[in-house]
Amino acid sequence: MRDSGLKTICVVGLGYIGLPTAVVMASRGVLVIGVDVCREVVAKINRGEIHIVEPDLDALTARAVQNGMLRASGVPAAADAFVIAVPTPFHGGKADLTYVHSATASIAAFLKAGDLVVLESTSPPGTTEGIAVQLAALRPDLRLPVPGETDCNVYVAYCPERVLPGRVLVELVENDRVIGGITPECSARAEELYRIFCRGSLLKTGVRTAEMCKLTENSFRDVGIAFANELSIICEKLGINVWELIRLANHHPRVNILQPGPGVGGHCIAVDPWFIVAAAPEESRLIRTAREVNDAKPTYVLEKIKAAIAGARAAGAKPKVAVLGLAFKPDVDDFRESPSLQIAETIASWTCCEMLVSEPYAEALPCSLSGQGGVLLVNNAHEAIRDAHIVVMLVNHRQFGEISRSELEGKAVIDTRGVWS
Ligand code: SAJ
Repeated sequence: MRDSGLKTICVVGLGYIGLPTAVVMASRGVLVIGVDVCREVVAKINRGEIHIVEPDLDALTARAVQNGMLRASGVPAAADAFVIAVPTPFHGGKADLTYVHSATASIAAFLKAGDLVVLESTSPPGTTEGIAVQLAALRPDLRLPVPGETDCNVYVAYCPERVLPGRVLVELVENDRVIGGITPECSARAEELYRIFCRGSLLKTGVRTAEMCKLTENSFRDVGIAFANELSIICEKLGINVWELIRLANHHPRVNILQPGPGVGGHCIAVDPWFIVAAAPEESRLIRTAREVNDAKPTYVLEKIKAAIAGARAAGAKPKVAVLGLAFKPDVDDFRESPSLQIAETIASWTCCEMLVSEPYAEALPCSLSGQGGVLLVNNAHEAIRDAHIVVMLVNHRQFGEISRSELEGKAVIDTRGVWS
């Protein structure tokens, strides 16, 4: 890779995106200071350990720390480039930019002429320009970029992350990236940063287009999943196997239908479309409806579970429900905005049944389930199924692939992922 001239990079926010990004840059011979407000996270990383589950990230982090190329800290330090990768939650109908603003404020004192600041957090259009305005107010001695003007000595750009949890280290390097500078010079500086570790194309554009691009990608996927979820409900009504239907339809060269599930989770696809709806409420009819369709899917699944429980109770038993998976999607340890967890929480509130939860990525029950009577974490999915009257497949983790159909005989099965269909 070409020498970027960027010797030290400060990454603010060491979560699911910031940490892998910091580690990958450190593995390319750049000195990286990783910053996080959580002291345990900082201590853990400095011991060469990680606080998230992501294939191969543990070994790469340990190596980067051992080599002295990655150091975690509670506060930023002087660097040639600053990458901000902090959460942007969506509260009360709008994006909460508190973390972006505090991260921006935290780097202001360390900026010098020639530095680059890149925002990676998912953000509504206009956020990156807001960062430049905030920094200009905090550092009147520096010249921050202004759209349409060329005179600046600190460069600010937006470059959304687009990696898929579970494949982060591969996608960080291989994916194309969209880079939107406040000015073309800002884009060019940011391109040098990403050239350090990206093999994909670096696509330069305006800052607001780059911000909107991230929201568009996730909304596109949300709309696609809503289509699949709606089809699954239609097919159930019409007595058609939706999984077979989609498989067949996808043989058409221009059709690629996604998979139905228990709902859409994670803190990206279930959230980002709302940023667009908030920015243009009247115009975002399809995007809003897709959100509503996906948000309604857990209730639909719960109705089916309720009916199965009623059936088992009619047969005289106090039903035991085996719930397979709580994570927001297969093969990750992330339970944020998980429709499966939401479904399990509702079942736990019912006194008419017991629940056996099997989740390979949970060492203990999540807090929202642990205090509930009649809820048990059963590590071995086969045991949970053996003891249950009703089996609910919520997350098709790789480990559940070993479950054979014969284990399900005589049980009511609600398979939201089409594993056994
Ligand atoms: N899901 C379905 N059916 C499908 C695909 C997904 O029900 O056919 C569900 C999953 O079970 C999960 C949710 O959708 O609950 C989201 O999962 P995902 O794998 O589609 O996406 P994320 O949230 O893990 O990652 C997305 C990715 N965006 C796109 O694919 C457009 C990723 O590239 C982004 O970087 C990430 O959001 C992000 O950080 O924004």
